[in-house]
Amino acid sequence: MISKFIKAYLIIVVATLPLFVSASPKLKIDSPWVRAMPPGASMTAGYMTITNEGSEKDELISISSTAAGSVEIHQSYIENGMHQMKAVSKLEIPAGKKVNLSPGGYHLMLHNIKKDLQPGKDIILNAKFKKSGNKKILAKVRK
Ligand SMILES: [Cu+2]
Repeated sequence: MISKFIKAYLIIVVATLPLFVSASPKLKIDSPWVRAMPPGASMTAGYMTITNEGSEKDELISISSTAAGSVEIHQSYIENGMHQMKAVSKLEIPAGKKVNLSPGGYHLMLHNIKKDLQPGKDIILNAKFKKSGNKKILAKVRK
């Protein structure tokens, strides 16, 4: 027979369990790649799909790479029939949603490329998320 004390304890444990399984983002990164560039090129673009399987939103707040001097988060748009792009300070990854960084949309802009980006090679992207912290991403170089 369970004593009253243990019974009360168990009720408290069960009742507080949801507090420990608190809301949080859970990110999954698929198909990261950067566009291959001819030798001498100074910049290129990077793409990936970020899925948030968690119950809280997250934000991509910065990104860097050992293969580039700097990396910006860019948004493509069309203005007066011209393709334009601008840097954004962060990219929101809503809970339960998928955010595509793809040609013509959001993308990463790698400036001052430090080495030739030939197809088949990998480069490392260090992404920093507001809630999920740092994530190291291995991106394939593709045509
Ligand atoms: Cu761009």
